[in-house]
Amino acid sequence: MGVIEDRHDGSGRTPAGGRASGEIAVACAGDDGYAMPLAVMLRSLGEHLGADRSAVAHVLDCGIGEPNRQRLLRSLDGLPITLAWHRPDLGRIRSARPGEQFAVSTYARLLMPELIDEPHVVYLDGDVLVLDDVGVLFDLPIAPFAALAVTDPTGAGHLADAEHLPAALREAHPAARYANTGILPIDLDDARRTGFTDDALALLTELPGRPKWVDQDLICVVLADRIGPLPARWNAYANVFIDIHGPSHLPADEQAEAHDHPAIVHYTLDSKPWRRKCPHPMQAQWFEAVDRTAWRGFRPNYWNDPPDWRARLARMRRHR
Ligand SMILES: [Mn+2]
Repeated sequence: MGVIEDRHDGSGRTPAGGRASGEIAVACAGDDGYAMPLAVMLRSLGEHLGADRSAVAHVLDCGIGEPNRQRLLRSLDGLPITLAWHRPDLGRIRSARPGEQFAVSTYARLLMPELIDEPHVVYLDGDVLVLDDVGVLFDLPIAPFAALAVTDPTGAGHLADAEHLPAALREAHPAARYANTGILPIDLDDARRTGFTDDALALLTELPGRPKWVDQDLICVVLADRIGPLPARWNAYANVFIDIHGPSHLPADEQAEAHDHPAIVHYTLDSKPWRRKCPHPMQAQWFEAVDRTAWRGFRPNYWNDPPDWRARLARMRRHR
């Protein structure tokens, strides 16, 4: 334990010979703007792995420069985590919806089945803090489903009630849940077999307007009826703790369990802990974790989290 191998093999393939016993596979995505949250997520994941566990973390690199790559590696010093870097073909996502300006990196995980040579992975958003052994999550059987996820707090918890989606899509799946895909154990063998990536990109092309919840909309529709349940403590999103995006639609006991014993805290929507106006009661725990990474000492302030008018001005200058 303790030695970090940084697999810069570029092939997107894990070495032949199968995985070491006790090794789990996780996946995440981001660019330079998300390097620090990714470091906190991976650091907290590594610190909470069970005994005899290790992890290979597949990073979908959507533009992480060498300085942040090194900083990310230093942040995992002493932890049994190996990073495997992948370069998703973001042009493929852009060409699914030409002319639209969106953060292509948010769609990158749609390409996971083609990039990551694993039977299954636990995908994790970067805006999370891990407080329990993700090995337990990795070991959960996904079959007979294609993926597992906690029901999303938006809408009434069902795809049919997600009014931001076209009626035809909703009516096609009256019983499907509308899931929060920020924490997503997903069967990649199944995804490859069923053409998940092609279906999701085709849907991105066909959907009128920008998907409101971007990649999550696409995953919920493409995998409709095939997303199995996950206890809410594995994706304790913000409105388990605060009233930020309406009621959670969780059963009261599950909500209480997620609140009292969160395994993964998900700083959803406007509760990002690296923002000055973070309303989340667990911002302090994220600061403690960031202080164990190569970003130690980071706190949001006027300069690293400027007011919106300053960010807008900077954008205008860039486009002049
Ligand atoms: Mn998230």
